[in-house]
Parts: sequence; C-alpha cells; structure tokens
Amino acid sequence: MTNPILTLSPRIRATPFSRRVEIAGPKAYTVYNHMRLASFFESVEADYHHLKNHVQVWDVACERQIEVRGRDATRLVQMLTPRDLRKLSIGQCFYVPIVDETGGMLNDPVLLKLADDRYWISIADSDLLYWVKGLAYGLHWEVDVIEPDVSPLAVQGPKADDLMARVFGEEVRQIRFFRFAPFEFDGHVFNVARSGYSKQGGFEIYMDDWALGERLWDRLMEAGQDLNVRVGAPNVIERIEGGLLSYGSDMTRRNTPHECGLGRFCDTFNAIGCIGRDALLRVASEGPVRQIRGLAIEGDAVPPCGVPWPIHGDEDGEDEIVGRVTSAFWSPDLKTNVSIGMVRMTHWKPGTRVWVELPDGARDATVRALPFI
Ligand code: THG
Repeated sequence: MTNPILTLSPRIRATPFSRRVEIAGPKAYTVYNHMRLASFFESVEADYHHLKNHVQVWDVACERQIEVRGRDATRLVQMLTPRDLRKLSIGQCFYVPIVDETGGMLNDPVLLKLADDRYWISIADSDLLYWVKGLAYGLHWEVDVIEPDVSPLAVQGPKADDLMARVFGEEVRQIRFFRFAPFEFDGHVFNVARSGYSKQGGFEIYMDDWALGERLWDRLMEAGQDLNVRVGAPNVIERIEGGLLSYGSDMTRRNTPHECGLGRFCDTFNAIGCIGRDALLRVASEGPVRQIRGLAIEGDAVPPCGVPWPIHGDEDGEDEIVGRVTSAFWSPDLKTNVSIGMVRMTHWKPGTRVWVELPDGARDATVRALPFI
C-alpha cells in the first residue's frame, strides 16, 4: 500500500482482487464488512468524471453474501424483510430493507434468488450474518446460513456493456436491470447481474472462486484498453447525485425504511411473518415525521462529512435543529455541494432554506428532492 494510513491485518480482510487494486494505487481505503474497499484512485473528482464517461472495474468483494439454503430458506428470508418476496423470481434481484422488531433498519442489501430454496443476501456494512444465523438456530428451521466464497466485481459506466460483451459474449447485453444469469468464464460459471452502486449502468460479477479473481481482473483490464477502462470504486459524488444511500452513514438502526425513503420497497401488509411487521404497519399508516432528503450546500467545497452535521431551520422565529447531514461532497457537474441528510417534516419540502453547521462554520443550504440527477 502506498499510503499506509490504514494498519493492515487479517482482521481487515483482503479480497481475491486486493493485489491488483494495490498495484493501481488507491489514495485511500475504507473498511466495509471488515474488508478493504478502495475509496478513490486519481482523485474523487477525476474518478467521478471517468465513471460518467467510460468504464471502471471495482473490487466490491466487501459486498459479502449471506447464503440461505434449505427447505425453510424462503420462510427465513421473508422473515427478514417487509418486501413481498412472492414477487421475486429465480434469476431476479430485489433491493430489500432488513428491519428489526422495532422496524429499525439493520441493512439494505440486494437479495438474489438462486433457486426456490437458495438465496444470496448481498449485504451493506453491518454484521447481518449473526442476526440471520441466530434466527435460524433459535427457530430450529431446516436451513443453512453461511458466508460463501463469493466476491462481487463491479463493471460500471456507460461503456460497461461493450466491455462485458468482449469478456462474456454478446448475450450479456440481454440481461435486464436487476436480473442475473450464469455466464461462462474459462470453463467456470459466474452469476452476472445488471446492477451496481452507481447510476451509470453496469454489471456485477459474483466471482465465486478465489483462485480465478486475478485472471478475471486481468481479462477485463486487457479487453477494455481501447475503452479507457480503469480501476475504480464506488464514487461518493456520483452516488449522492443518484440518491444511493450508504448504510451506517445515511441510515442506521434508529431509522425506519419510510424515513429512509425506502417505503416503496415495503409491502408490509403482505409480508406475512416479517419481523417488525406490526411496528412498520403503524409507521406506514401514520407516515414518518422525518425523511431522507438531498441538500445543496452553498459555498466552496465542503470538508469530508466525518460526523453528522446539524441542520438548522427557523421554527416560529426560533432557530432549531431540524435534521443532520450524513454525506456530502462537491459536485463538479452541479457546481454546488451535494449532500444527503435526514430532515424533519417541518423543513423537508424541496426548496426550503436551512443552514448547516459544518466544523468550519455555518453554510446556507436548500432542501432538494433525491435523486439530484
Ligand atoms: N450491489 C450488491 N450488493 C450491495 C450493493 C450493490 N450491497 C451493499 C450495498 N450496495 C447495498 N445498498 C444498495 C443501495 C442501492 C442499490 C443497491 C444496493 C440500488 N438501488 C437502485 C436505486 O435506488 O435506484 C435500484 C433499486 C431498485 O429499483 O430495485 O441499486 O450495489 N450486489
């Protein structure tokens, strides 16, 4: 690693692609599901422009899979989420809120149905495995819960289809959004989905044999030379503009899916057996009193949002804290600071003027609908 700000140890797990990522020289890493995740390479802004114009390969092995398998697999997975899984078919992905008994968000994974008795839960950054294993054990159901050797590799950007077609064949272009299918690579079969943590389009390859990681990586990089392929990573500017939330930052166990703007992924009434169903039926009928919003923050580029920044607003002539900003960055395309925060109902209407308390002073801001773009 070029800039050893992060002390490495086996506790911060390497991925099948880590040696390749290291050669590319990320300028920062973060830790996600106890695993390395590069933050950016050239600069956050340069990576952003490149992602929007070309194609990038991302080591997102940290999107760990929880495999749920067995006769009671469907029953157990339905217990985890208020989304109605009877509508999920084999070969399909669902973005699913996972909630506890109070309706609090535990994770916001992508769920893949591999077979009637087999699922992958592609998790965000929280230790969901223990919740699911605990339920399976406590219920004595016929189900196995494991973390398999699966490491997603994302190919994102407007040229992703062209690059993927060169490596996996023209048929990859036929994969529809949030669907997946098996594709062959050197005699081995990987699930390939049209999905990913960007709004630029692209795929995720569920690479399930550690030994093939570098070969797959090298093949993509070679095949994409004239497409200007680069190593990349989920980009904070692009994902804020696109309204993609980050679990642990933009939402925690203290938030319901409705507060997170994820009510459209809940069919709580029909999600029979779902943990937190009663709590969610209540909040769904009453409606949340605070909700995720975009905020355009005025002035020069903001510093990194390391701790939530209080949002202040006028309430009957008094200055009150009306929310918190949890993600923020300068957007070169929108020429303002884009941010995501939780905002109280009194101030959540787009266009509302507020001010944000940054570490280096106050900034005027305007509430915006998500996505920005
Ligand atoms: N892909 C996979 N696993 C993941 C992520 C991913 N696990 C961690 C993290 N990302 C989970 N969070 C999200 C957040 C948003 C989306 C996917 C995973 C997403 N949302 C789309 C949107 O909001 O526009 C589409 C949702 C839909 O319409 O169903 O893609 O990225 N494998």
